Amino acid sequence: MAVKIEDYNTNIKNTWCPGCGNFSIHMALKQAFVELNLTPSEIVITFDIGCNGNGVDDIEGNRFKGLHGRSVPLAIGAHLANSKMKVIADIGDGGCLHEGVDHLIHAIRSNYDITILIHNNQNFALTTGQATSTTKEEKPMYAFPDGKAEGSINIGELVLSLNPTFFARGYSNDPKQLTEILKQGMNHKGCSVIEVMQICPTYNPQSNHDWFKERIAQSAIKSTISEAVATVKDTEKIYTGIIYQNRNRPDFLNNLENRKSKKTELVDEVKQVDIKSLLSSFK
Ligand SMILES: Cc1ncc(C[n+]2csc(CCOP(=O)(O)OP(=O)(O)O)c2C)c(N)n1
Ligand SMILES: [Mg+2]
Repeated sequence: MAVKIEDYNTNIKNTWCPGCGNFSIHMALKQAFVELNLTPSEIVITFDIGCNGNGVDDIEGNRFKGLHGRSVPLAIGAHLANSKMKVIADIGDGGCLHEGVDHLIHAIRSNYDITILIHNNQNFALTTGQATSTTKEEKPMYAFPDGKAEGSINIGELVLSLNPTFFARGYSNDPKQLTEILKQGMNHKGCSVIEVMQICPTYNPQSNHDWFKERIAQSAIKSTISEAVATVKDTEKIYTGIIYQNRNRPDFLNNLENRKSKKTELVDEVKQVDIKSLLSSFK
């Protein structure tokens, strides 16, 4: 039977602000699952702490909400246990670039076959709008009324510096394009990183739809990392679309010699082992 959007809807009312970009990001995610004909039992989404993480209640499927900054290692664990599952790590710009930035770096370097979906609303929203490394430098924020004292990180530039196999950028007010990006990201065999420029009407009202409309532009896919870097660093335009993809580098499990001939998943191989004789050998 064909999968329907209703299969992914829940009856729990979440607490996102009216106009929050998370609504359309989730709509696009559900739509992508439907168009890929994936049932809720075939997917795993690991959630972070933050407004993005409160989406755990808004969608059906295998879900796990962990500590702040840790949705990526949870996703890696789920993928390694059962690589037949479609695994998505859902995370905010704060969790991904601050508390959990090490995990982002190693997931890309290892090329695990997971999708990392970064909700970039340019602030720590759940804790009432502190500056993150994607907040514009001159922007007044809670605790930094004169603008932040630190420098910034461009997510695309960081990802592209790590020889990734997939980087795309979407915009929360364009769920149709985001659905397409998510489908391609989930079908990519390797670590797909998707940054979503997310509207945050409460703590980032200056970057509203009118502000984005003047800047958002569609990028064609780039064939080299250096062209892709120039695209994500553009200071006038915010380019969206699949910006870089390399299909030639094998993903982690297909590059791991001792798993190549296995027909089973690690989760099938877990069993109870009697360690009494092993322990007695230490006496
Ligand atoms: C280790 C740790 N550090 C800090 C916090 C406090 N905290 C909870 S939510 C949050 C903000 C999350 O920001 P982001 O990841 O960008 O998600 P958003 O709320 O913007 O969607 C912070 C700092 C925490 N729960 N755990
Ligand atoms: Mg955020």
